[in-house]
Amino acid sequence: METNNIYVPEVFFTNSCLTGREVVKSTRLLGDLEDVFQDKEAFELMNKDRIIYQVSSFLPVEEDTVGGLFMGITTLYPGKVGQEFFMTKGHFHLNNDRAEFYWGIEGEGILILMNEQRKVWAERMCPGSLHYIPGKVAHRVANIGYQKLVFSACWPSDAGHDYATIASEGFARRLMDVNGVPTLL
Ligand code: S6P
Ligand code: ZN
Repeated sequence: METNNIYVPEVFFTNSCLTGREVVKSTRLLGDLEDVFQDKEAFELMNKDRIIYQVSSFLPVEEDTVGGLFMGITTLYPGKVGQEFFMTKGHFHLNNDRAEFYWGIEGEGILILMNEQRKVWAERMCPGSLHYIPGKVAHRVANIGYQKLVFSACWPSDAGHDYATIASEGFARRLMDVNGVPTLL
């Protein structure tokens, strides 16, 4: 809507979520994460319709546009499969030198990173924490708290997502609860 060339915003960043006409929402259920968690027995006993995370994204340009930006907010619910914390699938970027920012909004998490040599490291996420993810680095987030973890991301519109590499090879280390302590094993 316009009045004298002053436009009313169409997307809002409120209550830890993106809302507005152009916001795209997606949901990942436990059943969508079949090959993600190590403990297959624990996985089989759980409700596959349980929501693990939801993403709302604002994609103001077409996918693959060079020079554009996308933004998203992910809400990752608390829980574990066996001793492994609920986490996102994780991905490299298809256009693999594209970088990304993540920042924490609510809750406690750990950003797990892995380079192409399969070296893994991690960063604590908390409200206000800012994380620069360089190109050629796979990224996934685990919720290590008792409440939902909300974080936001901003990435280039020509980054794309390579889920296949992680689906077939995984990350070289897993974030497990070892006697109450989140530990990379
Ligand atoms: C997109 C950005 C995030 C993730 C979201 C879910 O580049 O990294 O919006 O898509 O956190 O994670 P994943 O690994 O399932 O895409
Ligand atoms: Zn990404």
